[in-house]
Amino acid sequence: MANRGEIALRIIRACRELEIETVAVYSEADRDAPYLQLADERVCIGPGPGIRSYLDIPKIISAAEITDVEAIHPGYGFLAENAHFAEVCQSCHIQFIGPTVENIRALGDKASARRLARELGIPVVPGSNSLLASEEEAVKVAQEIGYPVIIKATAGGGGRGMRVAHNDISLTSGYQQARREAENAFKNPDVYLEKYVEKPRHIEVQILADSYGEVIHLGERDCSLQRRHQKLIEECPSPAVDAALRARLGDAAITLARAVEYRNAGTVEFLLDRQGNFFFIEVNTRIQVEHPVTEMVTGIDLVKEQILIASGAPLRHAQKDVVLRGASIECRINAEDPSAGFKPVPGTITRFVPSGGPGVRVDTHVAAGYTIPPFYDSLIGKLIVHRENRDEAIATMRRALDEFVVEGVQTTIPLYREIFRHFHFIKGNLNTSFIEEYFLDA
Ligand code: MV4
Repeated sequence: MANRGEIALRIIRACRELEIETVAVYSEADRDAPYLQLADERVCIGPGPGIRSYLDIPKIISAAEITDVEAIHPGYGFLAENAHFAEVCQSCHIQFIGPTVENIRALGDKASARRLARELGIPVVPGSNSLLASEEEAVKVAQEIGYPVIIKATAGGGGRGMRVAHNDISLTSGYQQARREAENAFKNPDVYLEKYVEKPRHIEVQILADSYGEVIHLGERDCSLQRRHQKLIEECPSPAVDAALRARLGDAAITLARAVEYRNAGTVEFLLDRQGNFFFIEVNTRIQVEHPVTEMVTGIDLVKEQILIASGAPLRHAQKDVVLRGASIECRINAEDPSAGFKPVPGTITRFVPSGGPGVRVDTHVAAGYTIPPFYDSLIGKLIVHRENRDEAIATMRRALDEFVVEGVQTTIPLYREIFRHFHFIKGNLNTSFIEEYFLDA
């Protein structure tokens, strides 16, 4: 596992069930993390900062060579979507558990993924056909399609290099700001432009593809509830998607995957507008944080499937065998201080009593006494429920949120207790502005 925390533990669990031995790499800051003891071997790869450990390709490859591993699972974040890393693994004869180098290159560049989708007849938001060559071109395209528009970095991620503009003046400044931000964050200033869809839902389709051209979709996740480009709550299925729309979204995702001869697990992201139109926006070439809700509803272990696909196995499920059963919702438990604008808070967890009982799954690497290192994201666990329908899932989540005890650091749990009592949440009226609208301080 070229990763840490809950996803490293998630991968260890999948490997144990497959009777595959594991090697965990860890930074000095994670030295005492309890999940490391569940791996068969451990290798320290350097100091706490990611750049000197989990992002340091030579250190990770050295650890892999020393322990003679056959494959590397990159998890999410860190090197998961780094084509160069996948290429280095290949040249060292280590199987990268993920898409091909070509897949990552073709889809990691968002402007080219958008162009490909459009060429395939998949709906995309109106906008530029490729990268913007100048400020003047940005203004010209915006005037053609009408304001508001959004400028996006082609190498983008996490909301960086994105600017919304409502007129020519804010567009010209936004264009330059987005370029500068993209250059700093991704060393690539290229941007493109789309019509800005107001208050969309964020819907993503899970796909699995093997090395023999078979591709299936596992339904959608609704990830509309987010704050500052951090998803907070995800669910499967989406309350806004019926069987007919699901089939169209699934077809679009599969068409795109086939076109690039995609391999392994992936996510095709769409915006759904208030009229029910969907638009392709981008592809994530990795396992995602929110994968458990799809696992609960389909009964398919996505991490095991990733490993089997990487080992050369054909898909074990045909599309007709994929059945969505019930409803699953996930809350990301982050260690954040609500009184400080939800800033991540490092610290020691003094008490930790995760919820349990019927319909509850908790994916966490944390226990009482655990000290959250200051170097990484603030995710300390994921609370997932699965019930026969959405109303039952909400009831179980409320009960599970009331049970969950975390002391020593502040968390997002109190915010979730409120959201799960909110009229519009209960009705399934979600959009990407929900949190800002109804939870002003959040
Ligand atoms: C959009 C959009 C509206 N229109 N694209 C956010 C994450 C990234 N993957 C894509 N995102 C969006 N793309 C079009 N054409 C709205 C978002 C979006 C967003 C944009 C700016 C500021 C906050 C946002 C929160 C959620 C979604």
